Formats: sequence, C-alpha cells, structure tokens
Amino acid sequence: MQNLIEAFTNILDKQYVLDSEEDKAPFLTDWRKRFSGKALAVLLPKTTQEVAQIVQVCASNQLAIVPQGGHTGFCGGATPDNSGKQIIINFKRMNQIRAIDVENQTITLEAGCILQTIQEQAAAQGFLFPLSLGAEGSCMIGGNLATNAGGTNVLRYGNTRDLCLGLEVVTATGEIWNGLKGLRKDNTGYDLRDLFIGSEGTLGIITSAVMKLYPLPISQWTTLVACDSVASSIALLNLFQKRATSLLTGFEMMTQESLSLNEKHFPQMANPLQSNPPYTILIELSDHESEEHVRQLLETVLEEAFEAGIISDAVIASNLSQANGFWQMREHITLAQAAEGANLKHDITIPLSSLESFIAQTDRLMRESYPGVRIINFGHLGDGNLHYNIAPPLGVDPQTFNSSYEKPIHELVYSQVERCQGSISAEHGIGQLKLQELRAHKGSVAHNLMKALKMALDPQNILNPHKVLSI
Ligand code: FAD
Ligand code: 2HG
Ligand code: ZN
Repeated sequence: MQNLIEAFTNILDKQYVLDSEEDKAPFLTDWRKRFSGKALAVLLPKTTQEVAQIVQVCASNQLAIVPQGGHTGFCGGATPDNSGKQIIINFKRMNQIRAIDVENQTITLEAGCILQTIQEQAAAQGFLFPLSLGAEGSCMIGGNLATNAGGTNVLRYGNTRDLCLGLEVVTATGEIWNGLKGLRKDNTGYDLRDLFIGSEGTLGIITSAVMKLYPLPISQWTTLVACDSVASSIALLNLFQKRATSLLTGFEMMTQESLSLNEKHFPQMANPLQSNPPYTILIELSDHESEEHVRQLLETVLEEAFEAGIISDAVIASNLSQANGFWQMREHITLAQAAEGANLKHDITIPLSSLESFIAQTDRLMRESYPGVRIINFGHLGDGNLHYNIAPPLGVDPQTFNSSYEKPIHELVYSQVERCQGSISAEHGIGQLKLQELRAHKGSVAHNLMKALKMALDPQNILNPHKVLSI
C-alpha cells in the first residue's frame, strides 16, 4: 500500500494525495448520507495528464477507481465501497474554463467546473448555459455529464447529453481520447461521446468537455398556477406547448402534500396561491423579444386556460426576486424531505399520455398498502419526469419504516412504471442504488449489451466497479 501512495506522490504533490482518515472523511459519504465507504486514498489531480498517469498506476495494480465530482448524486455512484482498496479521483482542482468560442457558441470546460460558475461565466459573455438544477452550486460538469443530468430546462434545451458536443476522456488503460471538436455534425462511425455520457464513470473518466451555449434571453416571466387534477395539468402543458412553443422553458409540478412539507420546514416558502390547490404548476416563459411581448402571451394563454376550466387560480411574479422565490419554493422540496428524514426516492419518467393513470393507480395502491404514508410527488412535468417520493407516516421512524418497506414500495412503484412503459431512472442514474432494478427492468438483451460494452472498454473492471452493473 505504501508503494502505491508513493507512486501517486510521484505524480501529484504530496498535499494532493490524501491518505489520512481525517483528510479522506469529507469524500466518503454521499449528499443523502445514504452511502458511506472507505478509500485507500483521495487524489486531487490538476491536469488530464496527471489523471492518465494515475489510471496507468491503477491499471498496473488492478486498483479500482471511483471518479468524483461534487458528490451530489442521488444513487451512490461517487461513493467507494467498504473494502478500503479503492481510490477516489476528485475533480475539484480541474476547474478551468479552457475556452469560450463566441462564433461557434461553445464553451470548453474541465470536468471540475462548478455548474453555477459555468452559468455565470457564460452570462458574463452574453450567453445562456441552460443546464440548471438544485445542486448547481456544488455539482460539477464532469458529474453532470457522467449522470446525464436533467433539471429544469430540459423541455426546451434537452438533457446534459443534448448540450454536449465533444469530450476528452481518460480510458481504463490510461490513454487520453481527445474528442474535443465543437462540431454539430460528425458521423465518423460509432458515437464515443454518447457512450461515455451517462455511464457514471464506469467506461471512462471525463476530463474535459465542449458544451453548447445559447443567446441569453432578455425577457422572462414566471407564474404559479392552480390545477385541480393531473388531467388539467397535462391539458395546461399541451396548451402552453401549442401557444408558446419554444418560449416555454419551464413546466414544473408540485402536489399539495409536497408544498405542505416545504412549509413545515421552511415557513418562508409558503405557497403564494391562497387556494392551496391539489397541483401547483410553475411555468416559465423566456424570449429574446420585449418583456411586454412575453407578458402578453402569458396572460393570453392563462386567460384561455381559465375559460376552458383548466386552471382555477394564478399568480404572475411581478419581478425577478418574486420569480426566484417561486423557483426556490420548487427546489426546497428536496431539502424539506431531507430535513424530515430519510425517504424513498423514485425518479421516473412516464409517457404523458399514461401519467394520469399512473398517478391514480399508484396513489391508490400505495395508500391501501401503506396507510398513512406521505406521497411527496413533484417534478419536471414538462418532461413526464416525476419525483414520486415516499415519506413514512407521521410519527414513524424513517429508518425503521425503510428497512421494512423499502423493497416492496420500490416494487409497487416500478411495476406501475413498467405497466405504463416508463423508465425507472429519468435523470439521477443507477449508481449502486438501482442495480437490481436496472437488471429487472432494462430487458436482458439491453443488459447484456451493456455488459459487453463494459468488458470491452474496461476488461479489468477497475472503473467504478459495482456501479450501474453489478460486476
Ligand atoms: P457526483 O455525485 O460526484 O458523481 C455522480 C456520478 O458521476 C458518479 O458515478 C461518479 O463516479 C461519476 N463522475 C463524476 N465525475 C466524473 C468524471 N469526471 N468522469 C467520469 N465519471 C464521473 N439531478 C438531476 O438530474 N436533476 C435535478 O434536478 C437534480 N437536482 C438536485 C438537487 C439537489 C438538491 C441535489 C443534492 C442533487 C440533485 N440532482 C439532480 C442530482 C445531482 O446533482 C446530479 O446527478 C449531478 O449531475 C451530479 O453531479 P456531481 O458533480 O455532484 O457528481
Ligand atoms: C429535483 O428535481 C431533483 O428537484 C431532486 O431532481 C428530486 O429530491 C428529489 O427526489
Ligand atoms: Zn429532478
């Protein structure tokens, strides 16, 4: 072991090879405090060449590597196992913006760039970097790419995958693949970039990426709307898609129960809609035309929705700070759930045409089978992506509840997802949390193809083993 630490200190300055228990501790537990592990060392490289050299040492010694960004992932992908034999490569020192190409409308980033910093730097040059999620103050672009993160702008700009034009990757043998061309068309055989995106560090280590930029919108209007049912929420979405088309940049759903939990832990986050409806919808329109143009469009569509009986109440943010308050309310649900205690997350996608049936049936079965459970259902309705989370009945200890009911509750939800031809992971990935579910729901042909890819790219199984696939 000492030899290995020495080998790493030949690559990195000693201060960037963390091997004391105290120094390693902050890197060993995930954001939800659900997964904890041990590591031989935590390495903090500064350059792609250093990453490649580290991987070469690991490959020669069959040492497993866990790549780590902001460690905000929900599936334990960036947490090592308990063997104490894995090494973590954390990317916080690889945080340079290598280039902003104004004509090509691209930004070239190192894996450790914090998402919020990227948004701010892009805005300073008049560009929008549209990836946006609650963890943006700490998650890193390498982690976003490795999980193919979604967030709140997907319905207009797509997932992280859709925003990426090129990658630089260190392979399992420690070679560097430079795929950093910022091209919008490139049909030169297999798409290696798309293979690494969403692979959660199991096929290669992302060190840099070329990402798309967009013109910064000059006007934005945000509204909260009351809907009485899932059907009317979807009718409202369809109406906005038809009338506002590409101006529709956000369409988020929050149930009454989700917002009550929010208010319990963050009283300042009370729903501005006095009617406290079953479904509160947050809608954002953005454009490059005048404020008046967008505001008028928003009012016209809301009026039409009132007249059609789709909505019963609405409040339009009168300024940026109020609009931010609406978004804060939406993003605090995760924090309210964390404050309440451990919960069972289901990050799922359902085709919009089956969403009403999914919610009706799953709610009914859940309440019948587990009386008193709290269904904290919210999410990116515009993408058909629900966070159908389950909290224990009031007064019941979450750990005790979860240890008894986690498996059957997951089975209940995922069997309904299967019935509706949805996905058991919309945007958070698989990590070590959903290994069994992936095997059960991906289909054996797809699962075997995934295994074949893993064996071909990482035959020694040193890249994040036992994540995504149980090998
Ligand atoms: P980590 O958690 O460090 O790693 C995630 C995975 O990527 C691991 O498997 C890790 O091994 C791998 N990895 C990390 N860096 C690299 C690299 N350079 N090369 C190869 N593999 C790598 N997610 C969403 O999709 N949408 C949301 O709306 C959303 N909201 C969130 C809100 C909150 C409050 C929190 C805490 C999390 C949220 N997440 C959301 C989940 C999480 O933020 C995302 O999954 C994010 O993309 C993870 O980035 P990270 O840098 O923290 O990655
Ligand atoms: C969000 O959309 C995140 O806010 C977190 O994806 C979801 O807490 C969750 O389950
Ligand atoms: Zn989400």
